[in-house]
Amino acid sequence: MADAALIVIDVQNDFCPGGRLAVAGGDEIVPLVNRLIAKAGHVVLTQDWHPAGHSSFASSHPGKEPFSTIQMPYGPQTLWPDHCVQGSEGAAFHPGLEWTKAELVVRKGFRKAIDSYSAFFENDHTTPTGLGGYLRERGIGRLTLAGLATDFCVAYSALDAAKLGFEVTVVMDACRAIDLGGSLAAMTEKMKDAGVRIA
Ligand code: VGL
Ligand code: ZN
Repeated sequence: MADAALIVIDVQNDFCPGGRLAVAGGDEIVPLVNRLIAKAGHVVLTQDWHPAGHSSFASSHPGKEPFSTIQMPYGPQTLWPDHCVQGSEGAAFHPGLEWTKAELVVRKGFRKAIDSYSAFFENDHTTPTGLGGYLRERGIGRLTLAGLATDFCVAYSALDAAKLGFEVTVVMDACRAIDLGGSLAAMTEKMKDAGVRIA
């Protein structure tokens, strides 16, 4: 459909088995994502793209463990293993992802002092990536989301998209979750409350 786009979130090596922040079954979604890409009118990809020493890496905070939470100036931030370092093999798209049709690649998390889960806003929920304006300017109002991880980058993107007034569907079979402390159930509930269609 002319006014609809598929947003493929972070289908990158580091989020797949063998990667540095592997999501269980992350690679299993690739065939289904490829089918969604094949039938989509417009395709946008996101790519988690951190400089070395990024503030979301536990290794940047002496004494802190991955998956713990710290307070940042913009709010609480989960600390992660080093992942998706700019230009690394881990930051590359999964080799099976058929991405050639993509019209735009949105890179995010490239500022050292702030993380960005959402494809629309950084984790201060204020600094835009530009994607909202890009889609609006192109007359795209309906979005289908798939990718990694359901409860972080996919969910934050879906919530922001709904808040911006897009009609949003998340294809759950084409997503996999990190699920930290019940985050998958909590974020699924939040998405439903925000009017996101869970397919
Ligand atoms: C993601 C944690 C850190 C994601 C990115 O793509 O969901 N999660 N960076
Ligand atoms: Zn990241």
